Amino acid sequence: MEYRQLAPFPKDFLWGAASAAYQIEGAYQEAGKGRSVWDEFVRMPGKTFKGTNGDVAVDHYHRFEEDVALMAQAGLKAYRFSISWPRVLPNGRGPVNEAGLAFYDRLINALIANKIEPIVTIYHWDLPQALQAEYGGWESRHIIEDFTNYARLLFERFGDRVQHWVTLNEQNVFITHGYLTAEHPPAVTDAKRTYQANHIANLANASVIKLFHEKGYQGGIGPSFAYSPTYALNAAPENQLAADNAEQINADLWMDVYAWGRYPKLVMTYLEQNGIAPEMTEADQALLANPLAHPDFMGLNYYQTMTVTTNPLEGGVGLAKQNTSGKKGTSQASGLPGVYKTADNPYMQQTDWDWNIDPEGLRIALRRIESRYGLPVLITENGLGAFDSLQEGGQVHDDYRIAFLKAHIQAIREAITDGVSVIGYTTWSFTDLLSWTNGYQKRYGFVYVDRDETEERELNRYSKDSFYWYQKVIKTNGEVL
Ligand code: BGP
Repeated sequence: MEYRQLAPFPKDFLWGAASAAYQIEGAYQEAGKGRSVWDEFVRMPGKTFKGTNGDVAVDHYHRFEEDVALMAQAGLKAYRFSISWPRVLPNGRGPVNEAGLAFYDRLINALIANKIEPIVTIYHWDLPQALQAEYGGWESRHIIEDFTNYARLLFERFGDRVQHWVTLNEQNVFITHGYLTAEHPPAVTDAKRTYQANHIANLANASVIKLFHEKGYQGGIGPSFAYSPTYALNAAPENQLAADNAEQINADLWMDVYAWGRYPKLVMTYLEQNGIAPEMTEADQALLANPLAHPDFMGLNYYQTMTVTTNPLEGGVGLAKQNTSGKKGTSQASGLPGVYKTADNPYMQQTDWDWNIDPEGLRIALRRIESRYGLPVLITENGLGAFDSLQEGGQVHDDYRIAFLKAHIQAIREAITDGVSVIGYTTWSFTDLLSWTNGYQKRYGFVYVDRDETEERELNRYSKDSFYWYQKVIKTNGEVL
């Protein structure tokens, strides 16, 4: 639809930025913190770009006051960050590390003092290593109780000051990368185990949301889903079918379960046919279907769309590794034989890491979520990973990032005009940070942090051009882009 006039952004729209504990905090063994699966995984040869890790990251643990002051200067209304489970529960359960909780207490208070709403992600991938060692982490049903107890602890300690909670960050990514492609911990490649771990993660997610609603904590709760809407390469019916396959297996398989508590039939049939369907009890189904276990909003992490075509069952393309070097054009087609395979979209430009740049796709994502689930959407991530260069005098001219964000904000406004309820927009990311497997050179922030793969340097902060641009966007509530 085209409109003569666009609706304004809601008055209380949450303009913000986001991060995750492992990617910024550092202090990986300080003040009683336990180890996480990422602390182990990054030490496996060849797993991350140039062997980078988050031992120090961008040292946010020691510099959070400086970072919050910068957020206040930018005028952020909200800041999404994650709590490191092993920092507050070193063994994943049992004894609480009060020093860890105190860190987040200080951070939350500093945000509130600056009128920045804390949006807390309960789980952004740094599972306590102790639980991985003890029972295999997400592969064991024990984690449902442990994750629920961990979440309860956070609700009790911080629930008086937090209005928006994100349960699991990108379950679709940490499960498929962790158990299908081995690009994340625990570095397994086993489809059966993938869908079983995924089912257990669904139960853990539902259990936490149910607890939140039963106890009547203030505010809202929901998962963050990495949604890449699918397009068919062209109007050939078989390609349309491939796109439908991909949409159901890559998106409905998660969001249907979150919103409705049921698995899409087509995908279940496919998983059963291949002997990789999760084992499910009646009690599982009852938990997932319980309305109290359903989210108040859908968290959306949007980076790109995916274009697909057919992929033969015999000799078809399988899952491919991602471009983690930033050498443009080095990624390969990826797919599931007999289901779909990715194709280059001739209408799109790509980043140096071969991610499609598609602002319209964000509008499409928002509209699809609204029409399928009728839930409000909190855009919990969106941003451009790029090479930035620090100029003399501490400037960073990231006009490409401004152009990217501008086009995406415009698309959000169009979606709002379409009738989608969008609560807020926390871009990825506020400061530069560790990109899990792509090192420090893939930068996303409004604030440049002076470090790279080989040298930590002073870790000084420098506001990029996009920082001042976003400041104006927020000040005008999105009227001036
Ligand atoms: C999402 C994660 C973030 C962040 C972002 C950018 O999948 O939730 O933690 O890393 O993607 O991805 P990358 O760092 O791989 O470029």
